[in-house]
Amino acid sequence: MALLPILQYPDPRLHTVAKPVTVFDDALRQLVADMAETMYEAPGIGLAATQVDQHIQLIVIDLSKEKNDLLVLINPKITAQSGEQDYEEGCLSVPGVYESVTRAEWIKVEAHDATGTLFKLEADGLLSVCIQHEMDHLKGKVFVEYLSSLKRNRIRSKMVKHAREIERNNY
Ligand code: QAP
Ligand code: CO
Repeated sequence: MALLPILQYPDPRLHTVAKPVTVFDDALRQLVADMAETMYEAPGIGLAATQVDQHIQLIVIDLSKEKNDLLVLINPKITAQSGEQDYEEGCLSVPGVYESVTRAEWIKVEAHDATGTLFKLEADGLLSVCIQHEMDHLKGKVFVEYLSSLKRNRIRSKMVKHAREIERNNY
């Protein structure tokens, strides 16, 4: 088990498009375990491989309080969706920033688990938002890209300034 560094916005690597997973081996399952540990430690409710600089279609999610209900989605596809909902989202790659985003209310998803087995899932509410947010990461999209350019530029400046302060303190 290992904690992985999480890329921080506006790192350009967050805009990399992830490739499908083709081999379901022990190295993949090790990455799943490390991503889960990294998400739980943060703590967060969702993490995409893109955020730990691994550009494959892999997402981990756990909405449970007890952190004992890990959902692993590999090569996920939304096969149906309906409705709209607004949710105040955050992101481990944009800490301290919470903004409302409009997404589908209900989604139907097809994905593989860590052993390669295909499964189907229907989600609404927070789980639906979280899956859509994490699937955006796999396409190279961060939630702040749904905001106005004014808001996004303010967030970008704040993040760059914060990163410089951390750099200075480490010197
Ligand atoms: C994505 O986000 C998400 O700003 C997962 O300081 C968020 O786990 C989907 C976090 C909301 C749906 C709704 C954010 C932790 C965690 C922060 C997260 C922070 C510390 C975010
Ligand atoms: Co995120």
